[in-house]
Amino acid sequence: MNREEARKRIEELRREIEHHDYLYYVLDRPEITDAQYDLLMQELARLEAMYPEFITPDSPTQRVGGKPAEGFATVTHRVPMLSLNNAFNEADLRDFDRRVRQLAGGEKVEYVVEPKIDGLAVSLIYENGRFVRGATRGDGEVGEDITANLRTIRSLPLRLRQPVPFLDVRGEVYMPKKEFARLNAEREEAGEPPFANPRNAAAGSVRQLDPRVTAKRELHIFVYAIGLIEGRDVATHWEGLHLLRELGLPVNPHIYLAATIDEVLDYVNGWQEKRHQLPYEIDGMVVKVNSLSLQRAMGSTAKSPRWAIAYKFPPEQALTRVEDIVISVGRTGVLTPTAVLTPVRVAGSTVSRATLHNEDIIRQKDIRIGDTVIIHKAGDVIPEVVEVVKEKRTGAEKEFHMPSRCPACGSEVVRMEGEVAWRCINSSCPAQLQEKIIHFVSRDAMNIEGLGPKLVVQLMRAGLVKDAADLYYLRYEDLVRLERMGPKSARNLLQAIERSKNASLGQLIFALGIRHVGAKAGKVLATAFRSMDRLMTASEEELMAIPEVGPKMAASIVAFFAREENRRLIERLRQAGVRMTEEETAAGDQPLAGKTFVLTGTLSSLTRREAGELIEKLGGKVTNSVSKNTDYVVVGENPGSKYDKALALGITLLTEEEFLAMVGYPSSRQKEEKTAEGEQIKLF
Ligand code: 0OW
Repeated sequence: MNREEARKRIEELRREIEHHDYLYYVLDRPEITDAQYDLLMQELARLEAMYPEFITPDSPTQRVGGKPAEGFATVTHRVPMLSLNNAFNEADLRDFDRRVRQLAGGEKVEYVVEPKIDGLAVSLIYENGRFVRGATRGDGEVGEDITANLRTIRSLPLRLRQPVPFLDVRGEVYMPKKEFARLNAEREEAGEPPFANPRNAAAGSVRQLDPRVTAKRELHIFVYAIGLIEGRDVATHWEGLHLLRELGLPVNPHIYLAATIDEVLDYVNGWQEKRHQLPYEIDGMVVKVNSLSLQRAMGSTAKSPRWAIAYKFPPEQALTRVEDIVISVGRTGVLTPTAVLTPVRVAGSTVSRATLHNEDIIRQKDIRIGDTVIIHKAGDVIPEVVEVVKEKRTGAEKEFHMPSRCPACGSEVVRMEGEVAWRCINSSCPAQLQEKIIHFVSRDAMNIEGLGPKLVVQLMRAGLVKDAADLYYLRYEDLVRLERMGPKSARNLLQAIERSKNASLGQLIFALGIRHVGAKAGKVLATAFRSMDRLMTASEEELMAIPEVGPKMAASIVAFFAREENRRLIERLRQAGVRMTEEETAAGDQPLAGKTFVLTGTLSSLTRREAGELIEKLGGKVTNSVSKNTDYVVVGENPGSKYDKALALGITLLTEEEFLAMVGYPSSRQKEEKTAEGEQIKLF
């Protein structure tokens, strides 16, 4: 592919990727799989790496910015960002309707009803269809410039589908419930305090100084108002929302056009319960006058428009009793206190346990065993104790203290500097091993069907398994002796374990439970290092060379493989036949798959870039520095220091001829002979 073809292909890929983003995030109607989407992104990233001159800021590959910001610049909104007055019941809504109709002077009034997303309000500026700046609402007049962080949000288009001279659009950045729960679990395991709700989690994530941290959090946005638009005209808010959707901006799918306040009430009441099924949290519904001329006529107070109101759902809480407080020990040894509750229905489900997070929170809320408590679901997902009903105390309640010894193995527990959590530091603590194995077999890890937590505990109690590798040495006759394990389920289990040997390298890396290494990081490490051996010997600086790998993760990986018991575990997994390499793509046309090359000196028959293209085309990787992970150093005329380093490290050296022979490229001499015979040499 020559330069011009590459430029055309790059532009084509961008359009295709943006089109699939629109289908996925705006229409919720994807047409390709995530894997196919990733291939498009990888091809674009590869071409841009070869032709960096074609990289533009609005390329889909340019979402995660570089260096962390020192602080946030402030931004003055050209049009103030207003907040909303609240309505808490039907009467409030009818009062609002009366006020509107008075100001409308008999004109017919329609309303637009929208779910009230519980996130962080932002303003996005697009110039000639390109996203140029994003800011928080701040005090409505002045906000913070968080453009770099907003660019990491995949549902936020960097380019509109149609060029509009100028657009200032407002929306709510939010964190889905599932991501909120995942993030809090990760923080709990890392001994960090949890976020109270998705709104705080979204605000905390989008106001990170380092965009790479923001990029690790799954955030989304729904736009809900045009602050200012040039080059387009709309007469109603409803038209405005549909224009925003046409431009490629995500608008909430549950917007509703109501002809009367009665219709508004019916619609709003319907969502009081249904909202628990939504993947994101809403704390009410926003009701807006549809006509823009009537909006302008009604105007705003200093803080909020007269033509809109937020109908808030009552917070879902329930009263129940703390029957006990128990401790669970996670796979990183963190001791998490959990309240055992008298079962009670709240926010759409029955709750019998609530995490108490850590000792500080128990102290803060003074929660005692026997207390009557008010509970709710943080982020609509995590049952939590809101407060103790002290008036109901009888004096029989018992204070709770974190144990000084691990309840599972009796080792001492310690509280790390700057952490809120208490940890059992015995790395062979059965509770930790149990959690590690439960993690190892879980869906995103080795995905061993039929091997749930209960069976893991049973295998450990029977002394059949003490670490993950033991799973691969289980014998049929051992299994059939277990309770509730018949011949068929024993066979199924052994087959499932056998199948898991073929899990991807990324799954295996994630399954090891290395701190700060999640499922996504596992895949990234597998693609970069291609084998467990390379990963095990990678240095911190090699790990940090990967964009997604930060200093904490790099240190944690090196520390993990420095431990003898972890290396031994991997050896036993390898002996059992568990795959330790990244599955090769069609090996045929990827003869250099998994090979890393460094070029030094000047080549006579092709440029460094052509050589690089050749290597990549054949599945190899080109890096700029020589390390023990380098497979070949190609030595041209006047080689540099890389040549000396390669000698020092005993890396295989290739002359240009040897390199060309390896890649099946006609050498300059052959080329002369061939062209002498008149045959055209097809350049790559
Ligand atoms: N959170 C929301 C939402 C919405 C704005 C436009 C004029 C006044 C408020 O889903 N759907 N629509 C609006 O309309 N505001 C919303 O959220 C507000 C923004 C600032 C405080 C609330 O979060």
